[in-house]
Amino acid sequence: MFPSSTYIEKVDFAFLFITAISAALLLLVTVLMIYFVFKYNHKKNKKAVNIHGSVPLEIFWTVVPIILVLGMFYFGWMGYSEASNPPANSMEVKVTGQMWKWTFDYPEGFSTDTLYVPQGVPVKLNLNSADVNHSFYIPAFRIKRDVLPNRENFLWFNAEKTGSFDVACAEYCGLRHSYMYTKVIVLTDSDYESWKKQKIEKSSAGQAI
Ligand SMILES: [Cu+2]
Repeated sequence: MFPSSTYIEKVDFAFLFITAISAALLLLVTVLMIYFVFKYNHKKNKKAVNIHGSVPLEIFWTVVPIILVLGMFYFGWMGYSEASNPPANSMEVKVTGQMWKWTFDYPEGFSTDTLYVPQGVPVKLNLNSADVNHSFYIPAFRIKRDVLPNRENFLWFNAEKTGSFDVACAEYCGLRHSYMYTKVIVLTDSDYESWKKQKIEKSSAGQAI
């Protein structure tokens, strides 16, 4: 049913699907409205005829919108359930948002202010806030979730391409909210392993990371 198996393409498809239906309805209603304004204008003196009780019409404008909204629901639900179910073998990173920076704690015991992840591995981010409401947002991966004090949320993704992608706070959280940016850096497996080794060595030597 979906054009591809990747999450980003599914989200984009759902967005396009809903936008296309909305645009088509807008166009239909606008064109008909303008058409009828001219067709039945006062000067031409053409009188509109009221129709009462047309069963085929009633069925048409009940069934078609139901199919359209069920279609929108289907794509939304499929994306939502995928986003809610991280694979069991996901690598877990604890994310802490605070005014106005992000901290990433790795299972190996070190922490960073930039998120480094291996390519092609599911990563589950456990989202915590040290103070107020924030929102963790990676536009390139089409994922965003509120980061709240006293409640842990999560997000997951599987980065397919190596590279550097923006991470933003998407919930106004005070004066320097707009500076609450960082990056997620996707490395190949071997690059990630050597980066991790370095971090572990540095943190066990007690050096600042
Ligand atoms: Cu914030």
